[in-house]
Amino acid sequence: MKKIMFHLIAVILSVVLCLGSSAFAEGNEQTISGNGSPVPKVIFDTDIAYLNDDAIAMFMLAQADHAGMLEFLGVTTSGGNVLVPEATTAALRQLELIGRADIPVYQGTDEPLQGFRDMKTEGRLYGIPNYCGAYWDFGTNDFRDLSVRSPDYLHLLEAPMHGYAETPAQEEAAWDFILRTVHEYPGEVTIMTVGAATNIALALQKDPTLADDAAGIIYMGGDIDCPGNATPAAEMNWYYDPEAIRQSLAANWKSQLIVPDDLAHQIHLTPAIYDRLEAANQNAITKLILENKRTFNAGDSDYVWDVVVPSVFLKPELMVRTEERYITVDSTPGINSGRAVSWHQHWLNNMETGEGFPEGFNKALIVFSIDEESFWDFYIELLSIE
Ligand SMILES: [Ca+2]
Repeated sequence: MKKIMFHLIAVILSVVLCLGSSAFAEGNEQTISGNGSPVPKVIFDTDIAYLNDDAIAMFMLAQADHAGMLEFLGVTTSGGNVLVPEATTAALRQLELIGRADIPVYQGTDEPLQGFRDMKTEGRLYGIPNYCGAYWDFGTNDFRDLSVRSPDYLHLLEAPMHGYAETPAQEEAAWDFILRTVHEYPGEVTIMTVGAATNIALALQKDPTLADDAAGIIYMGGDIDCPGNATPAAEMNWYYDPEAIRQSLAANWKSQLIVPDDLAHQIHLTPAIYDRLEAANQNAITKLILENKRTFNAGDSDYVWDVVVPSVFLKPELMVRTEERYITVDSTPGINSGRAVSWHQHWLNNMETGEGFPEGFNKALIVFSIDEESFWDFYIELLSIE
């Protein structure tokens, strides 16, 4: 165990040093040298379900917090895969199951800025999405009537998989928590949004200086150069609330990092990874994964979407190919709703100042590939520490 801890300290030091020189680190420099605290702070905005990619990403953040690599300030729940009452119960209960009920959970909204979609009409006009998260009822194999919903996170329409949590959600709304905390630690807090991002847009509407004071924002979302996984045009997170993403992408963040679906499709969680996890040190997290998720994915491979977000934040050297682009998302209702549109470097345009790029497009760093072998090494190492 001591050997693991020494190794971990070395990893932490290398991460801290690397953060200072990585392409994404501009916003973190103040964190590292500004107030004597070398530990970045993180808010995790999520459409979490049970042992899905959001849950594993949350476990990684909890482990990184435990190891002193970052400070995990809180979870905010959003729509996407599920609705907010379900996401809140899932976040609270899974934090309890891994012994981290001390990490606070704040409820956001699952209602997109443009309102819920009329999926029956949209399905007829534009096609039925391959995946549309909370809009789909896998029980009836049809669109769900979202006017029939759980009244709150303690009274779900369907009994939660691991029961209800004893820990309550926080009273403060997600966007107020985000605003308060980011302003409390200017330049130190990175927001990771791996769901619909409605909470982020609502916070920005209330106070646009959120973007100035945050260290940066990391998104999981968008199909940048490939067909969408929700519709042919759009990736699921950015399809769920395209207007929220459009507004957030246009804000004055110090840095924006996008982990797109293009990248997620290159990384495969295979049975061999579960074998490696089993061979590693066992703790509450690895046991939970092996007992519940391994059987779910038995003999099959799965994608890890959101898990890449904390991974590249903690270990920027995992990123192999990144590209700066000027990007927005089409939030116009229709067949292109949620489509990511991005401009490459262009001889007529200035990447630094944005001069020459159309209005509404904003700069982001997009990760197109990572070192998969090192990613899985880090995944197993971080999840299995004591
Ligand atoms: Ca997610």
